[in-house]
Amino acid sequence: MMKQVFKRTEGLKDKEFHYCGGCLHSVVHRLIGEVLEEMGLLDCTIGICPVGCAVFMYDYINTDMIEASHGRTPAVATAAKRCNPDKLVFAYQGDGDLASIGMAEIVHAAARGENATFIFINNGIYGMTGGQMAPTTLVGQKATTCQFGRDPKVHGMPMKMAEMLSVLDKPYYIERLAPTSPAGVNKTKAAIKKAFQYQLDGKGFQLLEILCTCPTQWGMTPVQALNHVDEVVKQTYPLGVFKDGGEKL
Ligand SMILES: Cc1ncc(C[n+]2csc(CCOP(=O)(O)OP(=O)(O)O)c2C)c(N)n1
Ligand code: SF4
Repeated sequence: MMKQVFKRTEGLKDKEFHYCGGCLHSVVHRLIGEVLEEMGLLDCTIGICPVGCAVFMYDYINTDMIEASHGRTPAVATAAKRCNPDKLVFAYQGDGDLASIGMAEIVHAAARGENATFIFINNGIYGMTGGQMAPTTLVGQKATTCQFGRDPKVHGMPMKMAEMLSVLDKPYYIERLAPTSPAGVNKTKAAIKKAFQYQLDGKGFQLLEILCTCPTQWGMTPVQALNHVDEVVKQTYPLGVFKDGGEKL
């Protein structure tokens, strides 16, 4: 009999992802599922799904999930955690969801120091709706609503959410990561575990900004998209820990 070297985590349901090839939403889903399983949290977690390409996240993560309307994930996470302080609560949002329509929600959740884990997928574009410009779109990056590329004179500069939220007093832990390589995947997993542990310890607001690919709306192959994150996206969005233990770093 062949030795089994890899198996689907119990943290994911036995369902095929609907994501495009090379999209890192699926990798982050798997990491969340693995961490929930490894920490024994599958029976005591509430996840809050976004609107965006991850709208069907409740079909994949093997725990209780609530669907929030576009941008309102932090408000729903606040209610879920306050009403169920013994549960682990995580919210999951894209950049259109968190940094555009939901900007006020995340800023106020951070200012209140809500003790939940906020997972922010920054792929620099509105994936689901056809590649419109997001607040995070890079200078010069083309989108369907800025076909000649983002022009700072017209569209302003990209919003750096990890840096912006780090100046608030209440957030306990904020880090930016990129699961574009095996090392990056391992780091992202360790950060998810650390954030969940901080939440269990009652420390307060944790946000992980995770740089992800959208090969479809970027017009790239999966490999080109991974290289693009490493070579280009990270210049605007440097990786690192911005707050830990409540201290700004
Ligand atoms: C109230 C409301 N406004 C607009 C939309 C349309 N809409 C759906 S997803 C989306 C943006 C998704 O982009 P992002 O959050 O970056 O996630 P991605 O699809 O890239 O993962 C928008 C504008 C909506 N569903 N509801
Ligand atoms: S459109 Fe982009 S974000 Fe959406 S599933 Fe495809 S690659 Fe992922």
